[in-house]
Amino acid sequence: LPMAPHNDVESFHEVLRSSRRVLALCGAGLSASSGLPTFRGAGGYWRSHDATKLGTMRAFKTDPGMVWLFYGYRRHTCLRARPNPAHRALAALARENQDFLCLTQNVDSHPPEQLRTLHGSLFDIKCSADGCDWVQHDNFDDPFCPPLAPASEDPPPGRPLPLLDPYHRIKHIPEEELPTCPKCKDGLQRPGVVWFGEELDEDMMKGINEWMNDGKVDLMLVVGTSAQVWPAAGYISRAKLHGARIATINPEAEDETELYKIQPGDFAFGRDAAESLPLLLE
Ligand code: BJW
Repeated sequence: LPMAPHNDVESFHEVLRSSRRVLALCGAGLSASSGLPTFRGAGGYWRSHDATKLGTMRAFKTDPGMVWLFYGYRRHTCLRARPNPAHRALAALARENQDFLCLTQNVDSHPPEQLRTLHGSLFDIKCSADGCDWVQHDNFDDPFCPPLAPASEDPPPGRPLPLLDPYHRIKHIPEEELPTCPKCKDGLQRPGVVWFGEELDEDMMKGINEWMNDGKVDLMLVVGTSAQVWPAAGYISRAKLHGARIATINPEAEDETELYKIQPGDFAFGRDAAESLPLLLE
């Protein structure tokens, strides 16, 4: 049987080969096969909490200890996770094509030259007080602070992630035990990630805008994201306005509800990114 045009790997390869400027937008699904949970759907819960509600200033103000348990767990897990074949395929594309730019919503990576981390990093720490600009980059301390010392041993090496919650015995961390800002001595330290209602880094946004305005985007890869969060999702429609062809790589991309949105010339590969990206980008 011939492949449907939207998932024909050979036509995708032709489009990729003839594309000069390529943009990617990545989300949690890119790291799913490294064992890092996604935000929405089946994986989107930590303890009994909705992950999209824990990563908010409202939750931090209500129970900063609980929010730090969530982020401490994610730092701990990320430090033990390994890049998967999809990460490697994107890195190889970056090496081959100077005109490739990768935007990621994930907070689990270290930004090399052609990567923009839209939602910050788990390994940046900043002050939570309004108006204080203290920030510390590349803090890989694990545990981040004494109350976040894992209460249980990690499983032996080689056991697949996700790890058991190493803090499952810790029910509550009082605010007084969390580190405060060394600069203003007032605000609690918080993860340097972007929560709902917070602005993305202005210089980074400017740089991305300049890149978008530098020339036509020929092809855009949309990898492992539900594309529900703005302004990240807006880059897809902007690339479309440029005349870019869109290629979605997501196990849900070929679901009936998604297929009807696919425009002629666009691609949808309904598979695990770690499995399909290496074949698509080879
Ligand atoms: C696989 C796979 C496999 C599984 N292979 N795929 C009303 C309308 C429009 C906008 C707004 C609105 N009200 C408010 C807003 C703005 C708001 C917003 O977008 N809200 C919408 C939800 C409605 N946005 C903001 O607030 C942003 N800031 C902003 O706009 O500033 C200006 C402003 C200021 C003040 C007021 C208003 C505007 C900031 C957004 C920050 C998002 N932060 C988070 C948490 C980051 C920290 C952390 O990591 O803890 O970012 S939320 C969470 O969602 C996280 C993610 O980066 C982001 C996107 O999620 P993602 O990556 O798409 O994950 P999932 O789980 O949703 O999807 C995973 C996908 O993978 C699924 O599709 C699976 O099928 C797939 N998958 N396995 C490939 N193996």
